Amino acid sequence: MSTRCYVALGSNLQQPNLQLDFAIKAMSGLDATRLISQSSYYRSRPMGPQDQPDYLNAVAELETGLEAEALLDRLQAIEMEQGRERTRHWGPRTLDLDILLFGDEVIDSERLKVPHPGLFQRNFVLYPLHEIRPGLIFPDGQSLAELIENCPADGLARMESE
Ligand code: ROI
Repeated sequence: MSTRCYVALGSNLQQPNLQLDFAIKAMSGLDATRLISQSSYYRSRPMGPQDQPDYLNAVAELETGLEAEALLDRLQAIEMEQGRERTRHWGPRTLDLDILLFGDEVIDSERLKVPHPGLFQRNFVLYPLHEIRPGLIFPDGQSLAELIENCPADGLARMESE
């Protein structure tokens, strides 16, 4: 059985565009997993402390035969490969990979909360998601289109792909 899932990518250190390129490639190469689509990259102002560089954000759509926690393990391994450090809460980061949605599953474990709790308010997640899956409906029945209407794109800029 395979599951359609969505992963948020974020970086604001060490050449964020290369970090995102690396992450997309690494996720495409995961076992039992295939990249279905990816959004453009978006430059966004930092949420949290403002004394850090702007972020580059994107969303990837995957089809995977892995269980959610196994996918989480693989994503954390990719983050670690990129030398991810967490120096302070909501501080800058080399590479962040968050599972936003995993099929229609609702997960509330110690390690993993799906849908990702930050998803619904963050324009740097909602807009890239909307770019690749405008008709998306969340497990609780909310529509992405409706959330977008109430979420200003302030501070968000879609990058032209090369
Ligand atoms: N802010 C933006 N714009 N993009 C992110 O990916 C991001 N990630 C984070 C915090 C520190 C909350 N701020 C962010 O983890």
